Amino acid sequence: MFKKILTSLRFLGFSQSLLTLLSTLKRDFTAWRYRTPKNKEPKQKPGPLRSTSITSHGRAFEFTHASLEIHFLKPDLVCLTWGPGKKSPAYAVTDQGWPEVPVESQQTAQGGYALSSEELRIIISSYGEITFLDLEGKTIRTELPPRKIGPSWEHDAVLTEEQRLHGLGEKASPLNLRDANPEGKKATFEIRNQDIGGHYESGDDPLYLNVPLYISRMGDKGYLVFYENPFRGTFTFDHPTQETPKARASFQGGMLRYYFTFGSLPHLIQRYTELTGRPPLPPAWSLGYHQSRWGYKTTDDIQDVLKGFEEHDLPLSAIHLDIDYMRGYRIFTVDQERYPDLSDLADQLHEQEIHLVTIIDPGVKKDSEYFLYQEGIKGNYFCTLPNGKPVTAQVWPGWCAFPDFSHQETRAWWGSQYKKLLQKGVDGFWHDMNEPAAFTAWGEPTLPLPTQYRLEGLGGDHLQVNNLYGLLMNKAGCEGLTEHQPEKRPWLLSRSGWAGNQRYAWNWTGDVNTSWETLRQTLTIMLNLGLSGIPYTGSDIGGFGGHPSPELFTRWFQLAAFTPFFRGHSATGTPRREPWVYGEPYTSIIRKFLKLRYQLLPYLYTLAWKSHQTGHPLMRPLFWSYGDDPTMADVTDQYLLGEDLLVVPIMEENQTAKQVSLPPGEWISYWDDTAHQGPQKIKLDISLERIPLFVRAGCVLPTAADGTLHCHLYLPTDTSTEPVKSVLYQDAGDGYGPRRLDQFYLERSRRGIHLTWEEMGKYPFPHQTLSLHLHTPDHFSGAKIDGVEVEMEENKLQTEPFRDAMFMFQK
Ligand code: MIG
Repeated sequence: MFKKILTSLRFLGFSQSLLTLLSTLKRDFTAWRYRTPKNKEPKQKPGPLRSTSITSHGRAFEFTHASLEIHFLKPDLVCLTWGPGKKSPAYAVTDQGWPEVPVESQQTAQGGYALSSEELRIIISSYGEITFLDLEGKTIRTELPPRKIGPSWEHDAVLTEEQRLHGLGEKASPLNLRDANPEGKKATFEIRNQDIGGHYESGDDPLYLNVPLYISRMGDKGYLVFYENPFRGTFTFDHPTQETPKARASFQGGMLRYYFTFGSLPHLIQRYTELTGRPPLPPAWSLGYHQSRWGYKTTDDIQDVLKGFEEHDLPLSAIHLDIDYMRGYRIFTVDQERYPDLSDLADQLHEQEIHLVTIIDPGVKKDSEYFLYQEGIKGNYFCTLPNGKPVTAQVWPGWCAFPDFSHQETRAWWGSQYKKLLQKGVDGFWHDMNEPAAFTAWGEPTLPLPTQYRLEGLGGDHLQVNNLYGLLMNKAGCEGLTEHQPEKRPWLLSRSGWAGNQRYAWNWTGDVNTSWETLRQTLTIMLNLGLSGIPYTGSDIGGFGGHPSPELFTRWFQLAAFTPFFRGHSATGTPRREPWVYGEPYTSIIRKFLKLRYQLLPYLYTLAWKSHQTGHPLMRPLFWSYGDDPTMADVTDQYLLGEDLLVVPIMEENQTAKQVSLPPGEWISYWDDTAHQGPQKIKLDISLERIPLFVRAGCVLPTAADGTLHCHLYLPTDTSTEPVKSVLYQDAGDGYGPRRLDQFYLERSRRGIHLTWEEMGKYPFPHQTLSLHLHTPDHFSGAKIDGVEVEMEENKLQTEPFRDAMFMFQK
């Protein structure tokens, strides 16, 4: 609490801190005034099975104290719903109209039932214990009968020693969530979106974005359970050393509805995102570098920053305006003194292919002269207290009211506000404080629990809607942008969210502390988000509120260059840290990684397209692809960017050597083409200039530089392999026009290297020439493009598009 008050004084100043105190007292008074009696009901199990009936997709069961419905969506994807409980709208799950799945249902000798699809068998005991088995009869998961305690649910599943657990969204824990408690005790995580305040560290929980799903993994296979329950919840995972270890999920209300699927990690995320939606293809510019800072107060500040990028020869794709651009922090307004002509600034940026992003907070200043507040009151768009009056709390603008995003009309109203900024040339929006956050001196930094929401007519309080607030604000924004700028792809960045957030917005990992420890933690958070269905994430380079040493900043930058969202950001009052601030040698190193990022854009854009097809994260732990190799099972300090790049960030101070775990296959150093055979651990010398980076042999890595497409052929030394396929996705970079997919097949024979190229789609090939680079120690006597002999220059050649290329080895 002391830490909180000190940070609050630092950022808010004295009078705002007093108001914060008042706001906190008000919240406590509200909570007390509308308190509900403490739940003293005993724990209740379902009891014996009373009756059961066949349904179109499975079977329904009536137990003495609970009901259960089992509904197959796919042969390997099933929805289980225990009731009774309060309903929530299906915000996370997209409406699919799943086709009927043949399910066989039989009574067991013990009076329970067995339901079998083509892939999965579920045994329900007459007391509500549930076992999931594969068709060979192997148990995948066993659940104990759930327990209801008043409105809450408690649900236990048996764990074995080997199971590793991932997921839950943004968790500042080890990648295996079971390891979160080093003393071999339970690891407990809350599902409660909050602005933790100050700057978070490893172990702080919960943070801004939680997703009630976990993956249980053994090797490269496992299962995924997604609890479609927005109420606040807690997950507890027993340490492998505990006796009869269990995974417990509990929720403070609602029905106990969850989805189960099983298989390889890519399959689990594919199924989960089939259910909750895939990320749309982002506009291409969003994959470039973004510059932000809380403290660019005026147009002149922005001009200085732009000059810096130009003078230092640093590429830039977007500028973010933090809260200072608004008139007194009033959302959807622009301060006329600080930014007298935002359109003009946007035009100037657009001429240089730089995009403009502005921050949007949900809190609407309580000001009877302010149009947004007036409209909100008139339209009844704000969340209320049980007495019908709008809830107010302190945030940046002072007393604020909060839009009730769980109401379609509010979303449409809010979504239409973006028009004003779109017309001024703003390209993207940054949703902050949408946990929702409120300034408080103690207790939960959010709205009071009795806050009332419409919840599409169902009605609910903050216990039920807290976790949905960010998701629904993003839904409102995304739908608004789609409606008011239909020719462009919406781009939103959000701090909070819930299951399904990938459909609407990107994420960044919030106000992380500046330290080596949090740099390491940040990598884990991002990987875990990917395993929670949230593929687009990134962090404030160098941490949010501190003063990173030049080395820490450089190392953080080098990692960020290989994360989906690549943005420099820092808190007000901290020393400046634009990419040139640290001087040489740092600026040159940073420039090199910035440019490398831009070179890799064709590869990254293709990954974005793949993620749109599959829901797969761009950043993946090694066990995502190589989990059947036991040496890969617990590697968490390096990762795969797509299938073809292995990134080894340096996250220790003064590191001079690094042990790298190479996955099975052949891996070629991006820097000097040295090839290594995996699986193998190798020790590499480390300098500040680089981080180890490897390319998977057998791939065609597309890069771009100086208007030319460069195809890098990383050749396997093994001749026995089948042709290996690589793809390249291209389109206009925004909008919904034609696209193309180029497929490259790379094959090595005794005579040489063979590359065939197949194209699909209507978008014309956007490059005049392309350059082929062969990364191999082999020497070539010559090459033939579509049968015609061409000259090669040191394993390189320039060509027009072709169908077939052959490179002959020197005899
Ligand atoms: O109370 O808008 O995480 O990125 O710079 C702090 C000011 C509010 C928190 C965000 C941070 C942003 C800051 N915001």
